[in-house]
Amino acid sequence: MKITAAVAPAKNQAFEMQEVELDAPKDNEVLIKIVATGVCHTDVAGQEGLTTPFEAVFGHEGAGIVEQVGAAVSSVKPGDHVVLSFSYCGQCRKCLAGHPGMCEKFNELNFFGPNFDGSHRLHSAHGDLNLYFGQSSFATYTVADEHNVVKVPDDVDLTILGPLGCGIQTGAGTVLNYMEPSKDDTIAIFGMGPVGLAAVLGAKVAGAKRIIVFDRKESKLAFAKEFGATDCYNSLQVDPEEVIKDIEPGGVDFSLDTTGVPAVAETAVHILRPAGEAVLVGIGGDLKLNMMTDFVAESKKVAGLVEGDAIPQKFIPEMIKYYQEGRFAFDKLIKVYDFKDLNQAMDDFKVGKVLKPVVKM
Ligand code: CXF
Ligand code: ZN
Repeated sequence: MKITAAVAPAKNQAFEMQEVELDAPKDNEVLIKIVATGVCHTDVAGQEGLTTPFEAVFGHEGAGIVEQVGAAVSSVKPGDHVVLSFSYCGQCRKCLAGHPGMCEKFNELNFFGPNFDGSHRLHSAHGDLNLYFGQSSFATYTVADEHNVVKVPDDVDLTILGPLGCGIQTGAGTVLNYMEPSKDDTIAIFGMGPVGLAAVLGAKVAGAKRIIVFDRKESKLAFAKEFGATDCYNSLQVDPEEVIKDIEPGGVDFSLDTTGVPAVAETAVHILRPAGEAVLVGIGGDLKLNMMTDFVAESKKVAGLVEGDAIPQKFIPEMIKYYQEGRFAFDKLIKVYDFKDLNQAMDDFKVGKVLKPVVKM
């Protein structure tokens, strides 16, 4: 069928709205009419040429309505409201153990470009278009493997739900699924973008004793405070290591770096108490850490993690339940743009004018 997609033609180029051809769903696939899609930093990385070959269609926080399902699909039916999340094989040891974010084929399925079976399902006048996260949801329709698709309640506006498929899941999931802080645990979170702020929401839901946050922008710190951060600091004005020495002299139980800035990630390790764990979810460069003082002598751990160690089909409905209970106000971060203004939304996002753009089809 003919659809409209925002085609990324080459590195650092604006997206072009084009009429392209979308193949019909195969047995394992679902055809979805996209209602709205969030913009995530990994879309920016894609546009910068860091993840996926061109030409491609980005977008990986889609939300929409099922139009058609393949013969083998059982979890959704036409008319269902769905959120699209990341792609996973569902068959490797990590997928089978309930950690699809650690899928052995994660990079292949989400970034390399072709479909599960090596084919392409999107075609322009120039040839095949590469997929993003198996969904390419900067488009009016998508076809996705059933593993990407999460049924959601139809009494919540689909306009806001797409970001649950990646950015919000990454932040909140890291805390709720991976760290699982107890009521006695302290956590420090660096970077109050959508991922860091979602981590604050998650830490609040978990009931962590102290949620200490750092960012350089007062407006973001204000959101963090509203979301339940107990201690908010502007890192332009203070040295986070000194702050932690002062307010938690033994160090924190958990820390999270969402900035991808190496020096910040190093700080996230330095401020841990013995046996504490730092989780890194930003994309950055080389770290300078000492094996003895930063790791071995104090039994500290550092983990990299994608997508909040979530099973999207389980965790996205859970986040929606918290939202409906009034304790997960992630929608406050969203600014809605018309799909035709996607390039403007990307530009506003890159300069920090908006925390979470969502484009509405
Ligand atoms: C990405 C972050 C970088 C590693 C792969 C997954 N998550 C979402 O945008
Ligand atoms: Zn993302």
